[in-house]
Amino acid sequence: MSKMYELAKEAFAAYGVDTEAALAKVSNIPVSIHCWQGDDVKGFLGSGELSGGIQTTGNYPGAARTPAEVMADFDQVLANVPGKKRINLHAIYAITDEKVEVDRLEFKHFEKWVEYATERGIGIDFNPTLFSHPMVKNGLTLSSPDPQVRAFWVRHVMACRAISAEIGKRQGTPCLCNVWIPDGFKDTPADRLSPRLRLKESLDQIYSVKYPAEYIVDSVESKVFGIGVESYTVGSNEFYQNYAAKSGVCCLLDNGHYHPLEYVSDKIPALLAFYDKVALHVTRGVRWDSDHVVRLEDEILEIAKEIIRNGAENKVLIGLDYFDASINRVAAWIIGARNMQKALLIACLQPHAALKQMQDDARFSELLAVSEELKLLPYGAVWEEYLHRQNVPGSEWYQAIRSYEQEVLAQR
Ligand code: RNT
Ligand code: ZN
Repeated sequence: MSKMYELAKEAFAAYGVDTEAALAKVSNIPVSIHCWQGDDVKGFLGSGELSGGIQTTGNYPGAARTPAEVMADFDQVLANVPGKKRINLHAIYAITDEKVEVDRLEFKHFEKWVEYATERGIGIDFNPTLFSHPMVKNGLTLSSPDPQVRAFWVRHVMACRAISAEIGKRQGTPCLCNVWIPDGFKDTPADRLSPRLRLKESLDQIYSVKYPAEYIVDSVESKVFGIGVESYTVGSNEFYQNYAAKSGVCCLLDNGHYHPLEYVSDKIPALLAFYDKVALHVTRGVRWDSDHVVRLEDEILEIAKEIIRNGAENKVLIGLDYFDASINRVAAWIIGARNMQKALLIACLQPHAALKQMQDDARFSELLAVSEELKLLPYGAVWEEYLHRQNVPGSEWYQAIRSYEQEVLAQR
């Protein structure tokens, strides 16, 4: 144990915080790391162009092009991020030699991923891919007025749920199957209700098949707008929250998907009052849903605190969702994932019970004073200890990734 950690332990103990308990807790909270940071959300099914209101910008060299490359890069992430990790897949990351349409995907197309994850002791989460595909007609999928388009995407999501359930069954840990669709309009719609009614009908079909809760958790992800669909999003927050409440699926909150003055940290406890599970996409919006790499900023800390102080580590399913193609993609991956871990660790190091008591006693000046003092406690020393115990490098991780860039990424 380092001297710094010994001193930090005492500093936290002065506030009644047990750093050992914090370290034990943080190392057990699963964080699902998105596979799509490695290749700019391209996947392996060959559609090429990213569409549907999301975009990666930049052309930094070294993007992964094959399953083997994504896996090798992801191994770098696993080695440089502490804590309990999962991998979040998208349907377009199917690994197969045959040409298979996305409404025909099967578990076997993901068997290699299950092997990969199981060998590394990590769980898998899943997302149907309803974008970057010619069957997205006029920007619409599950809400399209064309019954063939809707049926195609219903089949796709149903196939993905079957795959997710099988993954969860094989792995012995439920697989989160999250549905996000790009559907919306660039300009003021003439009809806002009909697309939502069609989406509702599609979802009813999709969720009419039931799977055991030990295999799959279903979620729906809302959004306020996207690039090219600025005026209206079919799957809005109100739409999905009400759908989830009535149908038993859960909500996924992406913190880039709200007005910048709305906070996901505040939405988490609102949903915890009603739902057993709340799923998250942690990202960083800069002015809008720009999917920047997660930095250690106030809102991420606040999100982490809402999870920890409510004892919701098993209820809030934390996932990352950002894609930056302008910098080393592996570094981007690691930076964001380490920052999520830092936020969780800091949240585990707060004297939550004492702070809650101050609120209940209306000792608000004390609450403000203590909260501000807490900000400068020696979190860094506990973080170093966490990394050390997890066998993960400290700030020197970047040197290893720089060599990886020279030796591996630059050769691509
Ligand atoms: C898009 C949503 C969605 C995607 C991923 C790739 O705005 O956030 O979660 O980012 O499915
Ligand atoms: Zn998202």
